[in-house]
Amino acid sequence: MNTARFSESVTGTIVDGVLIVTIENPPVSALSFHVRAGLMAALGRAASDEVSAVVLTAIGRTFIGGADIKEFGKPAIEPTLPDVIKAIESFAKPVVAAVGGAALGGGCEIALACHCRIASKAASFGLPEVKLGIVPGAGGTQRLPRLIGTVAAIDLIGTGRVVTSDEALTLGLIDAIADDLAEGALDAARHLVDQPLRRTGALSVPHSQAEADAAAAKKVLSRSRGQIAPAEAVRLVRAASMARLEDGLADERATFLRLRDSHEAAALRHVFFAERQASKVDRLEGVTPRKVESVGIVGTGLMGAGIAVSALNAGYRVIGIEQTDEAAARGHDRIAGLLDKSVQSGRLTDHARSEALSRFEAASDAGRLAQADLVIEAVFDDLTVKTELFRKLDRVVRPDAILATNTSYLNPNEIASATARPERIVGLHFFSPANIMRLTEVVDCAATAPDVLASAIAFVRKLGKLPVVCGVTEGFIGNRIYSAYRREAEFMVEDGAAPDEVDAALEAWGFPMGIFAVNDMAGLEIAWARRKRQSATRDPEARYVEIADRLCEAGRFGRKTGRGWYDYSDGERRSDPQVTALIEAVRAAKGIVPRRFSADEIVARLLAAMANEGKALLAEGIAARASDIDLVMINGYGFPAHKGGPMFHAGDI
Ligand code: 3H9
Repeated sequence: MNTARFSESVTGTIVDGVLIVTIENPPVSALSFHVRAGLMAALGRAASDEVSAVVLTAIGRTFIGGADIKEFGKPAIEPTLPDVIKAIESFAKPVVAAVGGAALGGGCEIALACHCRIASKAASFGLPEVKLGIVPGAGGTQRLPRLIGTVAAIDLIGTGRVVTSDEALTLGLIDAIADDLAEGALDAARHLVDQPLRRTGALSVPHSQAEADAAAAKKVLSRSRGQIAPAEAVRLVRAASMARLEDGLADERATFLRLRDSHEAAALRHVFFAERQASKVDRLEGVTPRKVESVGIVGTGLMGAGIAVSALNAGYRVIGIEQTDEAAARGHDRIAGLLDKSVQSGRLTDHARSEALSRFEAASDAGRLAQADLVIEAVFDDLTVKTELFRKLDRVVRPDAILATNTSYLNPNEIASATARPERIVGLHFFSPANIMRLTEVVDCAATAPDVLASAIAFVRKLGKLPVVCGVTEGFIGNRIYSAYRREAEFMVEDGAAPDEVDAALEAWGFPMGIFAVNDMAGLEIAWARRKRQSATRDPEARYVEIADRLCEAGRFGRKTGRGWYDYSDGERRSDPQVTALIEAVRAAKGIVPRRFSADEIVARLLAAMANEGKALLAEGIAARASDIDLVMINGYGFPAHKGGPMFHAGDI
C-alpha cells in the first residue's frame, strides 16, 4: 500500500482499487491553495484504470473548516474552489465524502458535490458564511436546496446554523452515519462502482409551498438587522429552484466576490480573528492552567444562579452557598427553574437537566467550600460586604484554590488585599443573564498569579463563553466605555436632542436598542446610587447632566416601574411629555438654548466617545488590544458585530 503525495497537504493511498484521498492542513484543514491543487492532482491520479472510486477524507478534528479566510483579500490563485468542486461533481467515477468532523463553508460545499456523503456521529455540517458577511461562493446556495429543499436551506444558509450528523441525516444532507467511518466510506465507494451516480447539481429542487419559503425567509431577515449577507443568501437559495444550475452558480459567485470585499465582511472577519486572539496573553506563554472540577458559588441570586447553570451545563460540580438554609433552598429552586427553561426552549433534554442538577448542592455552611477548586463570589456589589466575605473565604478554602470576584465596579485589588493570598484572586465579571451572555471580563489583578489567570481563562472557555482579559479600572473595559457613551448621549440630550431621537439613530445604525431604552430596561436606580456615592469626589469643573437624577427622584426607575426615560404604561415604549418638560427645565436652568442634531451627528459622536475611551484604556494598559475592546462592546453591549466594534470602526474612518 503506497502513499502518493499530491501536494504538501494532500496524500492518497489505493485500497482495493479505491483511492483514499486525505487532506492534512492543520489546524482546520482549510482549503488553502495547496489543498485545492492537491485535490485536482488526486483526481488526475484517480482517472487511471487502477482506480475505480475515490474516498475523500481529512485528518484532524475537522473535516474541512472552509475556505482559507486568511487568503481573502489576496489575488485568487487557480485552481479556485469552484473549479475543484466542478471537477469532483462531474468526475466519471464515484467520489465519496468521509466526514469525521466539522464540514463547514467550502468544506460542506465539497461534501455536497461528492456523489455520496458518509459521516461519523461526531461530524457536523454548516454553511456559516453569513457570519463572515459573505454568502457561500462554491455552490452551497445552489446544491444544498437541491438536497434538502428550499425551506431548510434558507434556514441553514441564512442563519449559518451548524447541524449535527443526526440532523444532517434527517434533512437528507448526508446518506449515512457510520460507526466505522473509514470502513463505511470504503463500502459505499465499492458499492457505487458501475452504478449511475447521483450528482447533486443535476437534481431538481424539491417542490415547496411558496408560503413556507416566504416564512423561512422572513424569519432569517427579521434577525439580520441590516446585514446584507443573509438577505443575499436567501435570495440565492430561492432562485435555485427557478434558474439553471450554471446561472445560479454564476450569480452566487458574483455575489460572493462582491460581498467578500465589502465593509461588512471585513468587519466580521476582524471579529472572527479577534475572538481567537482574545484568550492569548503574552505573560501566560507556557503556563498550564490548573485543573478545575468543582466550583463554589457564593450568592445564588440572579447572577450567581446564572453562573451556576453555566458551570453545570459545562459539566462541573457546583456548590451554591447562601447565608441561611432557606436562602440556599431558594437558590436551588432558582437554578432548577433556569434549567427547566432550557428544557422548555429545547436547549436541554430532560435527561441532561436531571444529570446537571444532580451535580448541584446548595448549602448554608461556607465550610463546604473546602473541596472547591474555584470559588466565585456573586454577592451584593458593596466593598464592605465583599471584603468581609473574602476574609471568611480565606479561612475556609484550600490554600491552592482560586478565588474570583464578580464585582462590576469595585476595585478587586482592595478585595484581594483582604486575604492572605492576593495572588490567588482574579476577577470574573459575568454579564447578566450569566447563563445566556457570552462575554466574561477576566480581571488580571495587581497580584494575580499566572496559573490563576490561565485557569480563569480556561474555565470561561469551558463554559462556552468568550473571555476577554483586562486590568483593574473602574468598570473594567465594558462599563468604562459604556459610561463614556452614556455621558455623551446625555450631553446631546441636554444640548437639544430628544432621547428617542438618540435611540432611533442608534437603532437605525444597527444597535438592537438605543442607549436610553437599554438604561430603562436595566433600571436606573443602581447607577443613581453610584452617582450619589461618587458625588463627594466628583470634579466640580466637569460637566454633569442631572436629567437621570431628576428621573429617579420622580420615581422613574425604568421599565420595571412603568416609567423611565420613556413611558411604558400601555406596554409599549413611548416618549413622555413629562420627560420632555423635565429635560427642558434642566436646559433652562443651565441657560442652554437647544439645537437640532442629525442622526449622523448623534451616531458619530457616540462612536467617537466609545473609541476615545477605548484609546485611553489601551494607553493605560487596561486592555491589551483594540480588538479585545471591540469584542467586549459587541458581546456585552449590543454593538453590531457587522460594524466590527468601536475601535475597528474608528480605525476605518
Ligand atoms: C468559505 O468557506 C467560503 C466558501 O463558501 C467559498 C470560497 C470560494 N481559514 O476556531 P479555532 C484558524 S468561508 C483560516 O480556535 P476550533 C483560526 O484562526 C469559511 N483559518 O478552532 C485559529 O488560528 P490560530 C467558512 C482558520 O477547533 C485556528 O484555525 N468556514 C479557519 O475551536 C483554530 O481555530 C467558517 O466560517 C479558516 N476557515 O474550531 C468556519 N478556520 O490558532 C470558521 C479556523 O492561529 N472556523 N481557522 O488562532 C470555525 O468555525 C472554527 O475554527 C472551527 C474549529 C469550528 C472550524
